[in-house]
Amino acid sequence: MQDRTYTADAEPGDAVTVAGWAHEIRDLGGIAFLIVRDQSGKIQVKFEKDDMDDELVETGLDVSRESVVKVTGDVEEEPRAPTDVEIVPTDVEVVAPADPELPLDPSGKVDAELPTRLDNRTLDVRKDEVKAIFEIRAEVLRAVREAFRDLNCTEINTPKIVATGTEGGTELFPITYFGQEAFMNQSPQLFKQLMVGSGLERVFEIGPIFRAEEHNTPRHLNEATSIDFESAFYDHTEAMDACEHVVKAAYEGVAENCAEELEALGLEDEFSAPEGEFPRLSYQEALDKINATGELDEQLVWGDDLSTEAEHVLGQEVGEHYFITDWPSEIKPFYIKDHDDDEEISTGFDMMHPSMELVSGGQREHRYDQLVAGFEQQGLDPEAFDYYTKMFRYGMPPHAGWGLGGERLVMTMLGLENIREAVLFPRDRQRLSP
Ligand code: AMO
Repeated sequence: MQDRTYTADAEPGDAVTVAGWAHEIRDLGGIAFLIVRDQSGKIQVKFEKDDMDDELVETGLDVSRESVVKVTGDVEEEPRAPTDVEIVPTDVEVVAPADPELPLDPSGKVDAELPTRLDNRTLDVRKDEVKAIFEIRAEVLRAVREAFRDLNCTEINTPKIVATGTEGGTELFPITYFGQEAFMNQSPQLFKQLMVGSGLERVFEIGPIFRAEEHNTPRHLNEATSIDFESAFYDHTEAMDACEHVVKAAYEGVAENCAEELEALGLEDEFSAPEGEFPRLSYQEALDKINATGELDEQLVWGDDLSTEAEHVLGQEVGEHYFITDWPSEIKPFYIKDHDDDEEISTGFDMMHPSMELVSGGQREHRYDQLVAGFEQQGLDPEAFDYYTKMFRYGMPPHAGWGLGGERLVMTMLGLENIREAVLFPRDRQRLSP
């Protein structure tokens, strides 16, 4: 729309046309106000009924809430107005009327349950505190991309329709691909590894991953956004350094560029970027710490995975972002390399927020024979992965990398209770549309 002024840019003395939504109508008798909201903020439009054209007053004040309106008029200073300015209108046009019955109240005065909000996401994101989450999510992705550039990475895009799974057979979504069995990809794992052996060497991808998680939980999605990194000639410790750099950059970007959004979420005082190095605990140290609290019903032993409860106990003990390193080889995937001096212990690591896991990664097995043997040990058919393993015969450098859950990063950063709050249109057991 030509000649449109954002409400935040309207200055006293300007003649403007603003366009947005009818946020609220306040009728005080002789004088009434229409509050117009747009992406930049809100502005008050003043109607002095006795001094103005009846039709103009009627159009401006009879409009239903959340209708799209266009208001032309003069901007005046008004210290009593919420933004210190108001528009005295010469023309009001209802561009797209809204039904008077709204499925949810974007002014937030009436609370709505999460399912109602997700069913009506367009209206839900009209709320400042919801819009703020998605502005912050966009800033996180921007800052992360920039951090990857600092690390000299190349952004790649890999297929989401694939012939094999990588992260365990139970969580696959099968589809038919011209009569052939195919799956939605669980992770760009194998493709990003194939690229470290190409001329690109250090790569990242931000894209969807698909997991057929059986259960609805506040921290699992069936379609999530994975932030993946992989580098040739890196070991697991260098991969952890890169992970820390990227996560800190995301926080710093939000701290620097999202003051208004943090305020809308009431986080302006408590939000801060993590400082100092993230502690690195070995898996054994993690077990010892958890066991020492005595908070779990049973003591954990070598080989146990960490339950949600165990992660929680440990997170409380550590109280900041941290890594768990040196996991037992038996509970890490086939592509993770074992330590050279002890094949019971892997180079796999997780990066944790005190409340949950954010990242998995490790150094990868780049030696062809060991890689193929690893498939067999995990009961996988190496033939099915020939497209992947064969490239390990043509000069595959040592390499390492990780995958970071984008929604979990935003969720933990903002203290959201449910991961669905960080996705516009979440996919879970019950939800396939919108
Ligand atoms: P993993 O399966 O641990 O590792 O996934 C990496 C990170 O992705 C996020 N994540 C999820 N978030 C929401 N809902 C889900 N269902 C979900 N599944 C995973 C988590 C998790 O820590 N290929 C390896 C990574 C690597 O080694 O590079 C992988 O996918 O934050």
